[in-house]
Amino acid sequence: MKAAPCGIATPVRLMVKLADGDIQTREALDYKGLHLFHYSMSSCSQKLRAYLNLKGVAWDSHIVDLSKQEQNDPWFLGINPRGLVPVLIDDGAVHIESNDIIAYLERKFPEPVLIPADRAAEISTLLRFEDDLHLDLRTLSFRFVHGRTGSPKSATVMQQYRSGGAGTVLGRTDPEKQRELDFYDRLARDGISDAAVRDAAAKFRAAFDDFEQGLAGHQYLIGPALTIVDVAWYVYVKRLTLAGYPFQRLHPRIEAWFNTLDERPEFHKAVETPKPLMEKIAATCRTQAETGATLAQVAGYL
Ligand SMILES: N[C@@H](CCC(=O)N[C@@H](CS)C(=O)NCC(=O)O)C(=O)O
Repeated sequence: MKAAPCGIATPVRLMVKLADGDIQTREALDYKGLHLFHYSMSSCSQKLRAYLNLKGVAWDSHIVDLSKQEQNDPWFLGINPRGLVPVLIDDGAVHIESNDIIAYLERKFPEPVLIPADRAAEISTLLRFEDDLHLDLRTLSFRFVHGRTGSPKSATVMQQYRSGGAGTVLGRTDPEKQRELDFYDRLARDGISDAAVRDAAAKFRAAFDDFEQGLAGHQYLIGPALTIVDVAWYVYVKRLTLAGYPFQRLHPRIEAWFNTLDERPEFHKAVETPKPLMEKIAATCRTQAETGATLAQVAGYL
């Protein structure tokens, strides 16, 4: 096991191609070709779209509108019992978990190489580390991008989520669904506290400090060539920039690395923010600045 940035050791996980009994929406089994279930502002979907853009692979699009909680509709829970996007269906085989989907696609579409064989184990650890930060990203995103302090899921949606879908992944009761339910129960109860913001922001700062050092010696995050690690963290930097994370001041090399990637359509097209949402984000930023409650202020990045 190798240590990820910040010294966090993470185990390698199973690939997640769903078992037949996990899938209740049976029509999905008849889909031919590559189908992606995704959403514009889902960071994991953004990572997968950027990856597919870089590979030049075509796919059929199915939007799951997270702002309407469509991910918790029985139909979608019948496809992904976790109620999360992205999902890839390849000729009726249902794949969940963005990093597992990418590992699967890398074998199917090896060019251009984004997971070099000689660094595959290290990259797997780094992707696990990135995935482990996902709920921290969600915490910062909810509060500083969407200006939300409570849960977006009503009691009815939560009940639908709790009772919907097979509740299993690979035939076994799924602990990840319970983790999601716990996240939203906690959010409904406690909201997003300043302490939760500081905790999440500190994890990102430590990771960015490590990457900043690495970028002094090479062009991309883990070496001289672009890899999936760049794609994954490009998306995180994009989201945290929207949240007001002060990259320019704290991590100037990351800011420059991001700007270089962002010039490429394969990247920026994957993370486009719809205009009405941009206006809403700007208004949230203004209000938070007026009340001294920006991400930088709450996290103590002053
Ligand atoms: N580990 C999962 C995380 C997926 C995930 O959390 N997706 C988010 C969007 S980025 C989602 O669907 N959220 C729906 C919700 O929170 O209800 C992956 O990498 O695919």
